[in-house]
Amino acid sequence: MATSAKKTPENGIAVPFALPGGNRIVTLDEFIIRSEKDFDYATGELTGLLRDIGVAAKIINREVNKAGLVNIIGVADGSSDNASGDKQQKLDVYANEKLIECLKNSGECCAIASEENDDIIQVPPVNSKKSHYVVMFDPLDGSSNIDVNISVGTIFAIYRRKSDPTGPATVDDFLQAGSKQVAAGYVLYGTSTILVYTTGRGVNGFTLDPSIGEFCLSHRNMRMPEDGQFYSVNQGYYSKFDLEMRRYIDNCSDENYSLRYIGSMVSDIHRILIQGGIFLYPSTRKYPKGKLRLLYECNPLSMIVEQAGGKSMNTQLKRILDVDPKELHQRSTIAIGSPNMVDELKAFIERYSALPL
Ligand code: P6P
Repeated sequence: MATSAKKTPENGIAVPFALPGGNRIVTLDEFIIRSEKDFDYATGELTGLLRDIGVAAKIINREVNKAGLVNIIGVADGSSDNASGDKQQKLDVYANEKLIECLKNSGECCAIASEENDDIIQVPPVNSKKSHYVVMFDPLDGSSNIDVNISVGTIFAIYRRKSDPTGPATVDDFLQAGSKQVAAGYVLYGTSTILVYTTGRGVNGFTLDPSIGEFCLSHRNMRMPEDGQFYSVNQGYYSKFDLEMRRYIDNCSDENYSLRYIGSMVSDIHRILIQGGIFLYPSTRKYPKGKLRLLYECNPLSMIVEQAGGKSMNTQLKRILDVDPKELHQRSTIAIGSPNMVDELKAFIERYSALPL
């Protein structure tokens, strides 16, 4: 892919284009469109997809921000379960519907996969446009925190389809290794609402300014600290972790690292992206293959973290982005964050693991 992008001396990450000087507001839309000009093959579809997700995020944000005021908290009517077997929260269902609606309106993708839907969703062509992309997402990760007003997030991944563009999308369009992602990102609905994404040329964050209804560039070229003082794991499962994980967690305590665990992966990963640290979800008795979903949680967040200079592997020491998916909703263990901390965990696993790696 030829590009006119220049690499900055300090980090070697391609900086897509020179930004205007001073503190001029750069909106997400402007940034996406300007970035597109640096991709020779860009057809505007990817630009359209990212803008669709930005619109859906603003709509979801509006409802998340008033969740306590209107009757959309609590378990969805009929207390249906989603593909993960979790009770669907009403805001989960709402967020899922809005993302699907926004993506169907533009027709920039040919199919969708969601944590909330067992099967893929075909997107009919708009104006007989043949789309080359598929989108998958967790519409509202950490939604069990909604009722207690803790941050939740949307996670998304975009791939180029592999199937014949003249026919319907297939599940194989989604069963691609994370390294094939064209773009990945998340929206964190927290003390402020921030959209963070990458198209494989660095990571940038955009904070929603409610006064103008725009996501504005606030975190330019985000870089993961090489080390950190935080580890993020559900300590309640400690006694159920394998020996190597318990030894590493003991080491974190010996090193006087602070334990920070919000129970909302997007929140924990965002903190680590800014402050450094490591997030762990190893295998447990309840989730022997790990709890988190490979395709729409681990892969997109791993692309973001790697693009920012971090590392992400499963507890069998395989790079998450190299895992070949077999099922749409398959789970994975994960250890993700500052490169030196992930390397340190790797050493513990190699030293104490009883299982052949
Ligand atoms: P546990 C939320 O349900 C989630 O998928 C992630 O956002 C979060 O990191 C994890 O599960 C929390 O799981 O088992 O610690 O409650």
